[in-house]
Amino acid sequence: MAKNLVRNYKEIIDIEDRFGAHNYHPIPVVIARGKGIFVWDIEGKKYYDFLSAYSALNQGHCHPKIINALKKQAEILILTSRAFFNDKLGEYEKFVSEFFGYDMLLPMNTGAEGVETAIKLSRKWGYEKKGIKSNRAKIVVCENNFHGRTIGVISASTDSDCTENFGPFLPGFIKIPYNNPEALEEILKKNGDEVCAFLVEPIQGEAGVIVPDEGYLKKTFEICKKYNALFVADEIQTGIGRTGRLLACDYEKVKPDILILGKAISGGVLPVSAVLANRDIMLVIKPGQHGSTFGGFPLACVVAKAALQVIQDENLTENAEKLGKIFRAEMKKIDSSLIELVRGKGLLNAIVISPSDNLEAWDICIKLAENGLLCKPTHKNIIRFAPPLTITESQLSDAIKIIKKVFAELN
Ligand code: IF1
Repeated sequence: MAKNLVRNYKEIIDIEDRFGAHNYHPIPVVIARGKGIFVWDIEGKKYYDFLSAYSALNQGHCHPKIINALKKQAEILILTSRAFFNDKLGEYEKFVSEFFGYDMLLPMNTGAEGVETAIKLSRKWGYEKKGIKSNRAKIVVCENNFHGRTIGVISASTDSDCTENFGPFLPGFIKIPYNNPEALEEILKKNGDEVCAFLVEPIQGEAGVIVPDEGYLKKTFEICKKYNALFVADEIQTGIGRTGRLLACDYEKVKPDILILGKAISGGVLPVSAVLANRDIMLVIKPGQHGSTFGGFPLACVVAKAALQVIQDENLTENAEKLGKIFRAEMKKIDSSLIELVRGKGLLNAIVISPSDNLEAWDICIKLAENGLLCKPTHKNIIRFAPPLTITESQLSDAIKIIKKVFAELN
């Protein structure tokens, strides 16, 4: 009986609609299984996953090496809290710190918590190292950013969907246009002695895969150095090989003072985020001043270590760079009045759809789903394409055929 309780699409969608909060509007596909770059719906229809849970599944669904690590550790020790030491955390912190070239790591769970941690760390550094007057610290952020959903983080948002009727908000954010180093310099010139940090996505994801001009990260990093402000990179979506470098900041040889990672650090297997920094910054937080019940739990440590190992062992970063170039080149070849622009880096790409009265990105995503490829619009006119980095060249060309077919039919 229980097995038959929720059987078909309509029942499943209805039960969510009835008992679940209405904070999402999903593409009407009910996924029941995933393996590698594919998912299957409850009727067994197979789809290319070109969202990868918003770049959390860079290593693909149910990667055997990550799942084995999960299973093995799940039978030994899962959670201790940080009231005690556990035998996995230190080893994990060393591994990740060395992997990304930092002295230290602070473990958290979700991306938004990672960003909150970076905000707290930046402010504390501002007061205790830079000498900002009490309660005056400011963080510069960019318009159209997406850093998560907590009150602290949405206080930095300029998107009314994220903020409307959720106030009052946290003070202390200064919002400037993205991809505009002069705007940062102007603020720091005026307000520099109160600014502790500049928080930025190396590519803006939710905004529509906005790739800044070459040199933007380098220039803003140097401006931060000039005015003694921390350069804080949110690489939650762009990190871990996604853009064709281990970090998107690597393209400009910029090493953020504070690096925030999430999503694919665990291969999407558990909510794991991490804040990395060197000792002079990280050690301003003392025992009792920040933490989380789950942050750094042994199961997460083992899983995330395995997930990063997979990125390295399977050369997924290199694959993302190579296949990303092919993907964009093929998308640019599509002769369709619907396509205004193709942009992206590595396997984080987007097609901008021309404005039209009768067709939105959503409708195209529905057609793609019908043809066996899942992706999600961002805004009304942008489709994001981000398959797992484990995708092969022949699988990619197969997926490209689906996309071409859909655009040909819509023309
Ligand atoms: C949702 C977008 C992606 C992020 C960056 C922090 C976070 C995210 C750069 C917070 C999260 C997710 C959250 C998800 C939608 C999604 C998203 F469309 F909203 F922008 F990926 F593109 N920094 N992004 O992209 O991480 O707390 O969620 O672990 O449904 O809100 P989180």
